[in-house]
Amino acid sequence: MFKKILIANRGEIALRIIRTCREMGIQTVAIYSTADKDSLHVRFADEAVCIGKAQSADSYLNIPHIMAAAEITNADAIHPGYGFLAENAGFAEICAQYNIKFIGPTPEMIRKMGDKITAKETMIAAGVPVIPGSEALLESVAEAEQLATEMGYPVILKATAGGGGKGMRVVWSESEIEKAFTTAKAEAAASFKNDGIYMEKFIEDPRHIEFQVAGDQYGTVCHMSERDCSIQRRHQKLVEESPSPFLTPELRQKMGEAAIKAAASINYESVGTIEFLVDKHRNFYFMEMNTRIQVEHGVTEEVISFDLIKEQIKIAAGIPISGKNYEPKMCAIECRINAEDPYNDFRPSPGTITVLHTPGGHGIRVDSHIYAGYTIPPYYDSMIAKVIAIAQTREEAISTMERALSEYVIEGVKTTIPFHMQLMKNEQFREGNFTTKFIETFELK
Ligand code: MV4
Repeated sequence: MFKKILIANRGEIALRIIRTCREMGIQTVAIYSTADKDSLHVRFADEAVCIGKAQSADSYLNIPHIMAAAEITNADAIHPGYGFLAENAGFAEICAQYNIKFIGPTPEMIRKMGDKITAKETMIAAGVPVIPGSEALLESVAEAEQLATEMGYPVILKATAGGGGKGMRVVWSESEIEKAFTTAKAEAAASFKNDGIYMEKFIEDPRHIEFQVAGDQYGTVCHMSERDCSIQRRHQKLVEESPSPFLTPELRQKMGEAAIKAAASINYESVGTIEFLVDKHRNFYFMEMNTRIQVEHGVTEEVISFDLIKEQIKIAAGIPISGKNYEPKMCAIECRINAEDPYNDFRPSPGTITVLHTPGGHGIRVDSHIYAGYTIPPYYDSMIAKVIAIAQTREEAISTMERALSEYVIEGVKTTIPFHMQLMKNEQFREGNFTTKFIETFELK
């Protein structure tokens, strides 16, 4: 087992990783930017190294500085968390060169799944259902036009280097396709330095349902059931839950098998997520694979009673997994609390937290790095806490969440708590009747 892990991240996920390391008897090294000198991850870690200025490019994305911190502290592994360098194949490669274990998949796996058309080709070869469309990059407007005519409109153009919603264009009719193709390509080139574009049939009003998977270094793969992440705003998830109110046991079985097939096809090593789009007829299609631990991993941990960070560390250390799949035993719902003003287009609201009361009690887990007197810096993601409600039924989990949100006091900054309070009371939400379009039509009062 590793003796010392450097956590190449900040905020709640850095704390989350430090906590598991402590339970495993592993020493921890925090890295931090000048803006984060008073952060809890710095205080909770055994050692801490300041690696640069506030801007991410100078600190949490600065690979030479991070490697220097790992060298001087003699860390034998690096946990990247999520965001920042978590899906940077070059960083995973450099860790290997330094003989420091990157706690995640190999650079080849990250690269393969990071290029969306390569990921799709891999899934087609593995027999995993994918969204109908071009099975390679589009070479010309003429090709795009012909394919769209064959498939029928609407179609969607996606950047192969994209993912998470960046650089997409929905095309509703032939008259729009030339412009959409040109602008999507230019946007992809500017954002990703890769102008590769592919096409898919546009699935209207889908659900986003993802499966947690794990694979070890010996080719064993399992799934840990699903999370429903359909409640999103501008490609940012707001609420995640497990089990999905939309899945039947039969569909869970089928999608779980497909998720295992997907991960096994690349001999996936580490924990990861297979994202599916599910249409109204309950057809499901592979969309993307995330080769990292995700923000919403706690939802799965609570429904199957399992530490995913511990599993990820054990896999990286070469310990085999059992290979059994997991079914949800509980219902869990997570609300992401952001320092944003939900009444003002979710505008970021950094600043100092003057008063704080955190909810607790039966069925509540709060993962957060905030404290009274903490100043939320403006440089990073605005998520400041995740509240997870756990109960035997979805109804009870919603009631527990409402109770917890009503206890939560955060003064000094605006938060998304009022948004979540109203969402929990929404009839459609309570019935489990929602798709990725739900938030567009949801009006905050
Ligand atoms: C789609 C789609 C409909 N049809 N692809 C958004 C994020 C990126 N990973 C892919 N996305 C979508 N791809 C086809 N062929 C709809 C979306 C989409 C979406 C997906 C999941 C969750 C929220 C979403 C919001 C808007 C669009």
